[in-house]
Amino acid sequence: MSLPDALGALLGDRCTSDPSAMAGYLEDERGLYQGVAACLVFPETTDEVAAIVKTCAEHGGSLVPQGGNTGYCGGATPSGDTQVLLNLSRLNRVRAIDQVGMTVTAEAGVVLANLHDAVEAEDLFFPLSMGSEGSCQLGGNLATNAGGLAVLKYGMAGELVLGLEVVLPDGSLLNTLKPLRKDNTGYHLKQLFLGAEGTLGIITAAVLKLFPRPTEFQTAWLSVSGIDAACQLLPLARRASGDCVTSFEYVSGKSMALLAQHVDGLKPPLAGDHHVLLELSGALPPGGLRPQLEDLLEQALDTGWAYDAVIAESLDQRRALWALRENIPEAEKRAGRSIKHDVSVPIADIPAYCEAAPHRLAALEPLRLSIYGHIGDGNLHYNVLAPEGADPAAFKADKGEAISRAVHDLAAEMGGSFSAEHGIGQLKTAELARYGDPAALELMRALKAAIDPAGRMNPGKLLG
Ligand code: FAD
Ligand code: 2HG
Ligand code: ZN
Repeated sequence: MSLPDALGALLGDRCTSDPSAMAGYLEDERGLYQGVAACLVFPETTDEVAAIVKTCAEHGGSLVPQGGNTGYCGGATPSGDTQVLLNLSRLNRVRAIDQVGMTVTAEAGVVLANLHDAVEAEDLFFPLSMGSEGSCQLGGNLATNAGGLAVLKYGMAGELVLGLEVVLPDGSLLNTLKPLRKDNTGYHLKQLFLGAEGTLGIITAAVLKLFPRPTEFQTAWLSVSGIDAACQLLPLARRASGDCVTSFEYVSGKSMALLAQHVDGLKPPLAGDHHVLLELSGALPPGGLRPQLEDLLEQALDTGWAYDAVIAESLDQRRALWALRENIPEAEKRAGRSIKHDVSVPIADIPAYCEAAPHRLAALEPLRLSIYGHIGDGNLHYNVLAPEGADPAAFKADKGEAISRAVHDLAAEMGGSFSAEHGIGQLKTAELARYGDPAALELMRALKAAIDPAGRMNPGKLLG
């Protein structure tokens, strides 16, 4: 019996090798990769995932886990006719919410926005948040150790995890699914799977930390004098708000111009070349944070770091400000796609990075920059587009490699990272080999060989 037939016997119509049914799952979010797979399967339970993994091993096949398929590095795109694309969207139950310990136990296929809704219905809060939250899934978030819009306050996805349930490459189950805040009993094995991008096992469920649902959000859009001023503002805002800054996002005037040009109805509330979207939040008595916000905006204006500011006066206005920031990737897509970068450096070095980078790119002009990101985390999306009117594909073919080399080399020279939050997938394996610490790479290969000796889990991803 062939591998698809064996999986069909196990799953019925939740296994398909029909090209038209598979097509939508085989292309990655950015349209960089067109995948190939033996079949596509939709398990509904952890036991089914384990049975699929065992069946695959018996037939010499390999597995590519897939969540919402919103990843930026082609990690969820299969690349061979012995590979099984294992989509987790039907493994999507919220198993338990603990009001006392403030935890949730949820399965890998829960869409992030649905997880938000489920815990908010219980007056609790799960803070991981990003533009793709209507599609991305918990398992994908954990497998990529996703970042997003509230890392400054709450940490990356992995920092929100207390326990994991993982199907290992031999089909056995690793169960650390305990809602324990403290458990120092040997190696912290769950860490291995957070950011492993499906190369060591399939995450089927997790226990996550929850927080009291914020009762107040104070959101402001500031036009600032430069990125250095934006960085100066961060510690001011943290101190003046009693450390209630949840998000601190930078948006360049060029990214705002792209947005205004390509996405109808979205216009920046303030003119200027540099903007900050700042949000304070907390579970406080009503109105508690407004005086702090006003005080810090006054200081920002007095110092000259900010020229002007607007405060969201309603939930709709808050949503409108966030829509400006969250639609920049869409604007870049409509502008003809960009050469994307996801660099990080120490926060204090962001101004030096932004000062030096255009010099590194000077020989590659003409080009357009779209710079924005999570500067509260030292993370910039230093994206580059073809000049207006030029063909984006030809521009990328001609200059893409040299542009990324310049952007990544500078980050590396400054002690930073070429992939702050989007991971490696298949897109950045060569970058990892180039910039990774040799001892770290050797240890990663040793771990991969120990846990997945037959190389069945997401072949070709992360370590290449
Ligand atoms: P997928 O794309 O399906 O998979 C990603 C990787 O995880 C693959 O290697 C896959 O094999 C593996 N995987 C998936 N599920 C599992 C599982 N259960 N077990 C083991 N491995 C698994 N990312 C950020 O970090 N911050 C952002 O702010 C952000 N904003 C975005 C905005 C937009 C508009 C878009 C389109 C993407 C954005 N992303 C962002 C990228 C992406 O949404 C995240 O990487 C997200 O975590 C991927 O989740 P997913 O469910 O779509 O995973
Ligand atoms: C964001 O911060 C995402 O909006 C996407 O990480 C970044 O599209 C990008 O370059
Ligand atoms: Zn981002």
